[in-house]
Amino acid sequence: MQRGIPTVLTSEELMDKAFGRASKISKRGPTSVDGRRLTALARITASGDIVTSTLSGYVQRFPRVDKKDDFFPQLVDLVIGLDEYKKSLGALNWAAGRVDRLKNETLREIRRSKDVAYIESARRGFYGRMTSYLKQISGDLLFLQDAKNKFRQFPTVRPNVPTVVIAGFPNVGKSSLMRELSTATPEIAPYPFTTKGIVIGHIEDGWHKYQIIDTPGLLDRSFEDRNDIEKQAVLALRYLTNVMVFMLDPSESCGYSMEKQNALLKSVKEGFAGVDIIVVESKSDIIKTDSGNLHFSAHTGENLEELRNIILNKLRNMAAVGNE
Ligand SMILES: Nc1nc2c(ncn2[C@@H]2O[C@H](COP(=O)(O)OP(=O)(O)OP(=O)(O)O)[C@@H](O)[C@H]2O)c(=O)[nH]1
Ligand SMILES: [Mg+2]
Repeated sequence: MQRGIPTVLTSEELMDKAFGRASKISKRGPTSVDGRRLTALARITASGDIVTSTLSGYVQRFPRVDKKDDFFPQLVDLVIGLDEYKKSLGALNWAAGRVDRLKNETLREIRRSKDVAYIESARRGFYGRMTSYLKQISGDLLFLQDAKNKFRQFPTVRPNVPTVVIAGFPNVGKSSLMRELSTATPEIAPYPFTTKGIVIGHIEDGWHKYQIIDTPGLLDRSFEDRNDIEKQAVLALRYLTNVMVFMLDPSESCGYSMEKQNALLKSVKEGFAGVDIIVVESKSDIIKTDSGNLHFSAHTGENLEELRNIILNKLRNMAAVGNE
């Protein structure tokens, strides 16, 4: 989604580009007045078209964000600011429309004129007013160039592919399970709220490919321990998550007591209300409990196939319900 966003020129750079290109144009006509008129027409057309096509190109190539209650818009809102983002794109659209109209009006005036002084003043007037439109959107252009850089930190997840997210304290065995279930080596993609990135793998049932995601640093701490931005970052994930595997490590070799782990589970349940959460217990080669939760071991492979099938069944149902 962040591919193909162009570098956004500043208003000065855009003016230099437009006027620079225009100033190279020179036309001849049957008379000197005709030559002047043709040159003015061509320069106005060229500079106006460069500005409008550049601005409309930005508007088209920046990601569209319409509805707010989804993963991508939530991230845009958090990292970039949704209202400001929409406002800036709207301002570019506005300026492109204004410049295009001004261009057509000026061309019409000049075509009718035989007065060299009038032609020159109309052209200068066009340059001046176009410059003023561009100055009015200079803040929006800077904002969008900054947004372009921020889009680079967005993970390349596919929001419409059914997704299972793995949660649990550090060291409970999340990465080990990811490795066992993923069909290829999981990829680490940037995520604006954790230096560790999010880990994206795929899990397949022979027909379909689903996403399996580990979020180091995001779902391994209680909700209450987070600042507002982190809370929102976690909630953005909520939109991506169809199924969650919450992992408890009853051996406590991860360094967290079961009491702490259960408290985290409770907090995550609250944050992910409505999400189907599969609670599992890892490291069954060390210890098994009689809690009734599915236990498995990434080391011996105990119950790994069972867990894979439970996950796949749920994801398949999601795909059927969500018709995505
Ligand atoms: N005995 C045993 N150890 C395991 C098992 N799975 C993982 N471990 C060990 O537990 C430790 C943590 O495993 P990871 O898979 O890295 O845990 P994690 O939850 O991804 O940890 P973070 O990335 O730090 O959040 C490692 O030393 C693993 O070897 C298992 O099934 N049995
Ligand atoms: Mg890990």
